[in-house]
Amino acid sequence: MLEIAQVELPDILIKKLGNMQDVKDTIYSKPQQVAEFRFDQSVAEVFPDMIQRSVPGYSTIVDTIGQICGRYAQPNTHIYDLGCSLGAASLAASKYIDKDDCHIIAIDNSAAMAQRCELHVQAYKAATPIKVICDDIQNINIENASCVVMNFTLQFIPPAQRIEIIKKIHAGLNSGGVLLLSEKLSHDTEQGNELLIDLHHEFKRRNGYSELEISQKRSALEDVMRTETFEQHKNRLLQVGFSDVVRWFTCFNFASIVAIKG
Ligand code: GEK
Repeated sequence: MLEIAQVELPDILIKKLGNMQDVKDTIYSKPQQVAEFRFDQSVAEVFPDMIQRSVPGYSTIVDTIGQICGRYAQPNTHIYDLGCSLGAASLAASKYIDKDDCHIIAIDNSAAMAQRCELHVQAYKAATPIKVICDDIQNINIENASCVVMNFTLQFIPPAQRIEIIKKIHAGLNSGGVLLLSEKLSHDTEQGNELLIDLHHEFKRRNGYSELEISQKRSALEDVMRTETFEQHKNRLLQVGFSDVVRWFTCFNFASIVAIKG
């Protein structure tokens, strides 16, 4: 395993970030030569607004992930939040976990995200400690885990590499542990898929995104975010050895799953 360093914030950044309020996402509001989507500084700055207006049920999903972590966390274990962004799921987990000696490890390979996440964590002063690490989840060892959260992260990993990550998570989970996986899905018929995409776009329109914003964001994500069907996710989870795959949330083409290691 690579030597990984916990994120540290220079004073000047703490001051700068501390003065900033949540900023509205206007990244794709002007016509532009659309580049591949990246989780850079400009995205990190507007992320809470972006994800809230783009993912149906995001607040419910995050809070329920916290509750499920509260149920499944075992004393003296690790809870991993892979692709943590600003740490929403880690903070929810820390709110609900009441077992002794649990440690939450939040990982993101975007430096902009990890630094802001560290700031959120410091401001929140969680009861269950949260350590923020800036690294690729493919470099991270998963060990002595009772819960692993992947809240809309696996979709950004190239499909051929997903099985190795899921295997690593399964191997690092203790018996009775869970993987909490949320993903944007594709549907296995063209008609059904188009319906779900349309309903999602309508959700975004109703949240104030213009046609231009919706179509430019869609182009930016085209090669970066590869969706799979629920059956593909379920089959992979069962193939690596999870004993039960429970889909607890669905809205349009978004779903959240608990995979239980028996
Ligand atoms: C939330 N979970 O708010 N290694 C580490 N991080 C990665 C990798 C990787 N290989 N690939 C992508 N990321 C969060 C929301 S967002 C989902 C997750 C979205 C990170 C990436 O930098 C970004 O912060 C996050 O995964 C995906 O509960 O924006 O749709």
